[in-house]
Amino acid sequence: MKRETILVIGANGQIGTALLPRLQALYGPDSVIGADLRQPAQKAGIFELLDATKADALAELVQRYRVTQIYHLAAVLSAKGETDPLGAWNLNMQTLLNVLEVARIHQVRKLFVPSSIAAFGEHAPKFETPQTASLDPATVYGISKVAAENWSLYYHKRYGLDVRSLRYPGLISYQSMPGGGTTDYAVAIYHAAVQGQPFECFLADDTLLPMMYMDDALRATLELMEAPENRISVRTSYNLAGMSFTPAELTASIQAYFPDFTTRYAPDFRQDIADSWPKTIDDTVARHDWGWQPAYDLPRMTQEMITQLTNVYQ
Ligand code: NAD
Ligand code: AKB
Repeated sequence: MKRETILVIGANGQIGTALLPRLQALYGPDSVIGADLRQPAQKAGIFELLDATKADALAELVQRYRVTQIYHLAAVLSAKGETDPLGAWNLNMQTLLNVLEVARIHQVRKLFVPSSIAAFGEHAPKFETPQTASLDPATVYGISKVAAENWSLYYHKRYGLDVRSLRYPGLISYQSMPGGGTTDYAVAIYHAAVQGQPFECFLADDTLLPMMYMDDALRATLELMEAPENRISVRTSYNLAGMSFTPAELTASIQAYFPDFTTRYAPDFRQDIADSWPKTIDDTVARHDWGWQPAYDLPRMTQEMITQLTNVYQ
């Protein structure tokens, strides 16, 4: 068991809910502190209420537990961010700067600050988007991710902070519902299918987007965080790829289990966001630097999502 004390901020969200048990298994339940604005649905392990926009409250927690690593997962995601752009910017940037500062001042050894495919925009190639493609995002969420990538690089260069990051694609998991993103349809669709309901999709049937099963995302995160420092050549954020599919392809993969399942397409404002993002991602640098390899394709993910959610709903 490794001697670390890990603080997960935004622990009740889609990633935090799935990540906490993995960290607890790796480092021991007493070495992982979940923190969020609200109480978790099910408390497992140490939990603290925290508003990460409050620098003093964050610093008190870091000192009290002698935190050595922080996973900073609190954020407003792409679709929700467009309903209140300044609110999203303030939340995303204030929490980020508080985390970077508390880590600098209190000698936190390692930080994880996720980015997203939303960092890319109009001028990035849509297919096999390279690591160094231009970053001109169309959403306030994407702008905050590009800013966070650059702040992370700055703190690494100027203060030597060991900040690590992944540009996650849309993440699909059964453990909890996602929190206001453009890729959320790819989780909600499985819930509808397993409950025997038709699905209304807010993206058009042919909207190709990069996606990843949560298991792969967690493994990538932990592999990145465990990699020796000299293997980390990217201090903004690593491109990361799992699979890419359209809503029509996802529907077809579900129909292999539920032949009567149907999806109706009613694109809304999220279509423009999706159209501004890459369709497939080139993650050669992550593969080269720390050996990244995805394990899940669409059929394997669908099988696992349906199995897990069938247990939840029966
Ligand atoms: P989420 O919206 O599901 O969860 C965010 C959590 O942060 C929520 O539980 C919320 O209560 C908490 N939070 C919000 N404001 C807070 C504050 N001031 N103090 C403390 N907690 C606060 O998000 P997620 O999907 O788990 O994403 C986590 C991170 O990963 C985010 O930075 C997100 O941008 C990034 N990401 C996620 C995806 C995805 O598909 N889920 C894809 C790319 C990047
Ligand atoms: C969103 O849709 O906002 C997130 C993301 C890809 O960053 N899932």
